[in-house]
Order: sequence, then C-alpha cells, then structure tokens
Amino acid sequence: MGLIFGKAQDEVQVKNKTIETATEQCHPATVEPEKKVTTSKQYLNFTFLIDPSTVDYIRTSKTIFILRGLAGSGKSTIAKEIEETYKGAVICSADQFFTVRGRYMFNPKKLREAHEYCQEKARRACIRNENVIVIDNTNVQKWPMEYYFLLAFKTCYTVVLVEPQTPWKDDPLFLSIKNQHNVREDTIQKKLEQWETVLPLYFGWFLNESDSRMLLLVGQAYLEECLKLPEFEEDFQSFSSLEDKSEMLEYYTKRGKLLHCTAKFCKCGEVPDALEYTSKRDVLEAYGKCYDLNVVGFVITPRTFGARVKLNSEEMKLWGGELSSATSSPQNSPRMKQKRNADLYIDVRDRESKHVPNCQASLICLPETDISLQPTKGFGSKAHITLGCADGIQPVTTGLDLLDVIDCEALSHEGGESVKTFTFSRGILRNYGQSRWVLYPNQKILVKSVFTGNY
Ligand code: 2AM
Repeated sequence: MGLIFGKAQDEVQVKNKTIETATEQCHPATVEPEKKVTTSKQYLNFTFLIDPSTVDYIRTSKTIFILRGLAGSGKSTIAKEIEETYKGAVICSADQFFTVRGRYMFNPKKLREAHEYCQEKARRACIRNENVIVIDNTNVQKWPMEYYFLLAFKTCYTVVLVEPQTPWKDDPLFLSIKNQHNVREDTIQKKLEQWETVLPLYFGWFLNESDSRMLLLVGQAYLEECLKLPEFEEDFQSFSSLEDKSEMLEYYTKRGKLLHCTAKFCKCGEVPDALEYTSKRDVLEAYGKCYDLNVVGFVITPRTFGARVKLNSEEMKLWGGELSSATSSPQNSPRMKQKRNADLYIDVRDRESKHVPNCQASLICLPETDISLQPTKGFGSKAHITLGCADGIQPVTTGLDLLDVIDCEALSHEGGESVKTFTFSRGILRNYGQSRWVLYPNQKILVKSVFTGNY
C-alpha cells in the first residue's frame, strides 16, 4: 500500500508540479488565457464565466451546469457562453431534439422522448468523463432535475444550478415576446406559477474526483504513520476491535466518492434560515466559484476521521455553521466492524491504480515549519472534510468530534490537563483522552474546490 511519504507522496509531488505549472498558466499577467474573459456581456457575469482561476479549475474538473429559466429568459445565451468558455462542453437540451435540419418543430406528444434524449446524452457524456456538461432545459420544478442530480452523484460530478439574471426573466409579457418558440404569455404565466425554489441538502466547498481520491490517500498515509506509534496502535486496536493494520486502515468508510467541506446544512430548505442564507449577497456571488481549502490537521476518534480546514477570510463569509463549540454530541457509538458496504466504499488500492481521465488533482503539500496546536478556534472552526466514519456513524458526527477536541485544545492551552504529545517526523500527534487523537502535520495541505450545493 502506498504512503504519502512513499509512493503516494511521489504522486502528490508530481501533482505539485502539474499544479504549479497550471497555476502559472492561469495567471492573467503571465499568459494569454485560452479565452479572454470579459465582463462586457450583459447579464453574463457569472463567476464560472469571468473568474480566471475558476474557469481554469472547471476546465480540468467534472461539472454539470443545470440551467433553469422560462422560455426567452436567456438560458441558451448562457449555454452558448459556457460552450465558448469551455471548448468541448456537451450541451443537452430538449430543443435540440425538436430541431430538425435547423428548423424547430415542437411536438408536445414527443416531450417525454425529448427529455429521454437529453438524459441519455448527458449520461453518455458523464461516462466519457467530459469536463463540462450543460443541461439547457426550463427545469421549472425540481423533479426533472432529479435524474441529473443522481447521475452527478453516481459519476462524481459537481452540480451548479444556473438561473439567467436578465431583468425580464419573471415577466410573462416580455418573455412571450423574447422567446423564439412562440410560447404564449398565458402559458408562460402558468409556468411561472409552478416555479419551485430548489435548495440543496447543504452548501459547501466540493473537491473534484481526483482531489477527493488524493486527499483520502493523504489521510490514509497519515493514519498509517500514526499506527506506527505503539500507543496509538494499541488504542486504535482497543476501540476498533481490530488486530490487523490493513483492516484498521479500512475502519473508516466513506459514503459517496466526492469529498466536501460543508458551509451550511440546509436540508433542502427545511432548516429555518436556509433561504435567508441562500439569498445572502456573499453566497450568491460565491456560488460556482473556485476556492483553495487549507487542511491543517486530522482528527481521529472511535467514530470519525476528519480533515480539519482553516477557512480564510473570504471563505469565512460563507460559513453558515454553528458559532463555536458543540452544545451536544450524539451519543451513538460505532457498531463494531461489520460487513462493509462494498458499493459505497472506495478501496485504497483502487484509488492508487485508477486515474480519472480528464480530471486533474490540484492538491499540494508544502512544508510547514510552524505547527500550531490550536490551528482553528472560534467562528468557522468546525470546518472540516469527513474522510470516513465508523460503521453506523453519520458524517455529521465528524464536526461534533472536531468541536470536542477544540474544547480540549483550549483547556490544555489554558494550562489545564496535560496532554500526551508525540513528536514524529511528519508532525505532532496528541491524545486528548477517550481515544480522541489529533494530528498536526508539518505540511501545509492546499486543495482546490468549488462552492456550490449538494442537491
Ligand atoms: P459533514 O459535513 O460533517 O460531512 C449530509 O448529511 C451531509 O451534511 C454530511 O456530509 C454532513 O456532515 C453534513 N451536515 C452538516 N450539518 C448537518 C446536520 N446538522 N445534520 C446532518 N448532516 C449535516
């Protein structure tokens, strides 16, 4: 099995080079971008069209843009602009199905067939790992988008919903004049009444598939390093009831394949302030934008394995989680190792051997000489990426475990209980009791992500 300090380390270093080069290339002052990014086009100043580092990142990731809007609202203009920006983007629309030899021939009886055509086109594009896929349909309600949400989940794509910003997007009369398919004003009015606000399960920063694999590898490598310490191994053995090291490395399992750092849990709108959060200017402006996440530690407990994230000031504006420390911890304890769900688990060997075509990892590890034993505290300190949970444990527990150790850190900092501290070549490992361990690495780990929703 590879290690971050062995084979995987090499892999990360190789990626470092790629990323350094990629970053240099996307610097506007040094190199002419593939497409000149401009804000002059009206109503098209979406971050994924105008922000050079976002454009650069999306070009080498896997993204499905789902457009939403009534006929005449400007969806297809956005689709064209996406196609211009991202050469080779696959556009899927029902309109294509109804366009025969350049002529639009709508047949309401064939609507279902048109949508099936769209779904199949998108599915094939996902299987080919195309970088950018655009669903250019009205998507007035949530249900027609469900197929694409599931497709994105299964094939490790990030979803970005896009609504035109044209001032007439909600004006039936104007839309009836603007739209190219002679849709009448009363029909548009009806559609407007059916319009559904779609909120995600959560907003957050999402890693692409290659970076998700890479960060899991890095986490595994650190865990493997910790297991070399007899005190850690003994404790891990006792809470996991496992003897074999390779089984211990598989103790935490991950649901889904893409990693993320939750910014705001919305429960699709059920959380009372979800809509308020969604309407915040900072959130609207950040949606679909690329951010660097800084991983500053790993928290290892009998329930969870998490990467701790230090948010920068820009990211902090998007933080919609709890203010500070945990007020309650779920009392559930892990069920001892049972049969793993093979479908959901990402095998380490699988990760090492399988490269994701078209999808570039951005993760870099830089030397960090100044190790902080309190890397995050206060607002936003709960930010984390769940790397895995023990069987029967919900991912939400990772954040609670992190808050718990932050309290322990504060106590030890104030001169309270003494904490067992182990220094090893890769950083500092501390035991806060009750099998709560924190690893403070001597590497600064940076990884790119896109701020969007999980739908
Ligand atoms: P995570 O961010 O700690 O991984 C779906 O449940 C996702 O939403 C999980 O990844 C989960 O945890 C995150 N999440 C954040 N807050 C949550 C909450 N209060 N309840 C459930 N899940 C939550």
